[in-house]
Amino acid sequence: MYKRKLLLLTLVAAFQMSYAQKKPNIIYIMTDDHSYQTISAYGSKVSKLAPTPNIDRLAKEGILFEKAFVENSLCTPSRAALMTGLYSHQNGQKQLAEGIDSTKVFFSESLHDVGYQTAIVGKWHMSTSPKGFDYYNILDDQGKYYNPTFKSKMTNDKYVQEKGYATKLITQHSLEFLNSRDKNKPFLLMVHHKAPHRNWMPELQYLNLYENTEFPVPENFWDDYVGKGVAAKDQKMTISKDLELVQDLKVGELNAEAKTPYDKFSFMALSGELDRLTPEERVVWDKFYKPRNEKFLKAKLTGKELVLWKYQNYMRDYERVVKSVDDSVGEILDYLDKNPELKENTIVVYTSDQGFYMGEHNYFDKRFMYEESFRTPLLMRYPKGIKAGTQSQALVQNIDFAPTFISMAGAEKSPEMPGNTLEPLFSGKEPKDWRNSLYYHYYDYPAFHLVRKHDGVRTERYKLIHFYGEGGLRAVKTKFQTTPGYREHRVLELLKKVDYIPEAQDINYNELYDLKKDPNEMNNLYGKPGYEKITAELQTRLDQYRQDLNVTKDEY
Ligand code: SGN
Ligand code: CA
Repeated sequence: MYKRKLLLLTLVAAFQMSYAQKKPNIIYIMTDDHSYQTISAYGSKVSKLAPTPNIDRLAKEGILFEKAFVENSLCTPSRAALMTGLYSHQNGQKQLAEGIDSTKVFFSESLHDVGYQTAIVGKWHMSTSPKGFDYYNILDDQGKYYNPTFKSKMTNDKYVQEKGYATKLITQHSLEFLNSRDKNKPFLLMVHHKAPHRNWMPELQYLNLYENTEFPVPENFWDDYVGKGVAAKDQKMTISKDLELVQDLKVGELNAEAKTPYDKFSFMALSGELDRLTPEERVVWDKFYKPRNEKFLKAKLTGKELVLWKYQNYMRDYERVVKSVDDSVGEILDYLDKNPELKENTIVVYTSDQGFYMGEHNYFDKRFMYEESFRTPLLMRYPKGIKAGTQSQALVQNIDFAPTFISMAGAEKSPEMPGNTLEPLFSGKEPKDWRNSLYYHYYDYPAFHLVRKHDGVRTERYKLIHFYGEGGLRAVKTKFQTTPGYREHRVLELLKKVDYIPEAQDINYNELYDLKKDPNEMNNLYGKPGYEKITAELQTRLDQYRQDLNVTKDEY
C-alpha cells in the first residue's frame, strides 16, 4: 500500500515536472537603436551590402513582423513599456530621465511567480533596479563599447570594469547564464545590447569592414522639409549639421579646433570613449582611423561632398557595430541548436528599443513618428509554435511583449495592460478582430536633438501626427516644474551643448501622410482638398485613444 502511494506521488511529481518543462523558454534579444533598414531579412538596398545572416535565420526559421512599432521612440520609455506592458503615460516613464513608476508589475515578476528562472544581461538603463530577476549582470547607464563596467550579485552590486567589447561580453554573460541555469525550470533570458547606439564604435576586428562599400543614399536624404511644420526643420539631428565630425565620425584630429561649447563637448565625448581602450587596442584603432582621417582632412571637402562623406562613414561604423551584434545572435542560436529539445521549446525574439534614421529626411537618431524610428525590427523563432518562413503584416507594438510572454508562461495578465498577446499571429494569419490602428506619443522636449512633443495615430495606410507644446525657454521652465526628479542643471547643461533656440515658438499643428502613395513621408496632406474625410476619421480615432487611455489634456 505504502509502496503504491509512493509510486503515485513520484508519478505526479514527474508529471508536474514535465509539465513545468513544457512551458516555453524565452530568449529576448534587444538592441539599442537598431534600424530595420540594416537587417537584410527586411530587404532594403542598404542591408544587402551589409547582410545580417544570423538575424535573418530568425526570419527563415520563424516569423518576421513587417509592421512592428514602438509607442514612444526613446530608450527608457521603450524599456518601461516592455517591462510593464503599459504606455508611457501609464507607467510614468515619458522621458529619458524621468523615472518609471516602480510600483507597476514587471512581466519578469509575473514569470518568476509561475516558476521561471529569470535573467537580464546588458543595458538596463532605468532608474529602478531590475525587478523580478534571479540573475542580472547589467551595464552602467547607457553602457560603454570598450571595457565597460557591469554590476551583478558577483560584484556585490557595484559596477566593476571588465576587459573586452560590450557586445562580446554581453554574449558571454548570456551564455554563462544558459550554462549554469536550473534545468528543472523554464527560463527567461533578456539579452540587452548597448550596440548599435551612438557613437557607433566598432569591434577592432571589423574596423576595416565595408571601407570600400558605398551605401545608397535614401531617396529622401535631401529633404528640404517643405510642407512640413517647424518640428521637422528645427530638430538637431541632421547628418548635414548635427552629426559630429569628432564624436560621431571619430576625426579626433579636429579636437584642437573645438571652439563652441558643442565642439568641446564632442571632443570630450570622443576622448572619453577612446581613453577606455587599452594601449594595445588604441594602436589598432589608430592604425585604421588615422590614415582615413588624414585623407579626409587633406581633401578639404565642403557642401554636398562633405555631407555625403559624413553619411558614408556614419553608415560604415554603424554597420560594423551591427556585424558584431549579428555574430552574437549567431552564437546564441548555435548554442540552442546543439540541443534539439532546447531549441524546440525556446522562443527567441529579436527586436530593438526603437528604430533609427539612416539618413532618411537627412536624420540620424529617432524620436519622431516618421516611419523609420517609429517602426522597429521584430523577428522570432519558436520551432514548436511558429512555422519557418512566416511573415506577419499585422500592426503590433512594444506594449504587446509583456502580454505575449505572460500568456506563453501561463501567468496572469493585469487588466490594466492595453496590449495583446502576439500568439494568434504566429500562424501568419491575422484574426479579424486584430487592431487596425496604433497610438504614439513622444514627450521629451526640450532635450537632446530638440524634437518637439507630438502624438498621433497610424492605420494600415495613413498617419496623422499632432505636434504641440510650448517652445524654447518656457518649455524649459515647465519641464522643471512638472517633471519629478528632473535635474535642472542636467537640462541646462544639455541645452548648452545643442544649439538651443530660447525663443522657439509654441506649436499646435498636424501633419497627414498617405503611406501607400508616399512611403517616404515627403508630402504632408493635412488641410489639402480631398483629404477632409480621412482626416476627420483619423482625428476621431486619435481622440478616442486619448479618451480611452486617459491621456490628460496637458499631454497633447
Ligand atoms: C544620448 C545620445 C543621443 C541619444 C540619447 C538617447 N547622445 O544622449 O544622441 O538620442 O542618448 O538615446 S550622446 O552624445 O551621448 O551619444 S537612447 O537610446 O537612450 O534613447
Ligand atoms: Ca535606444
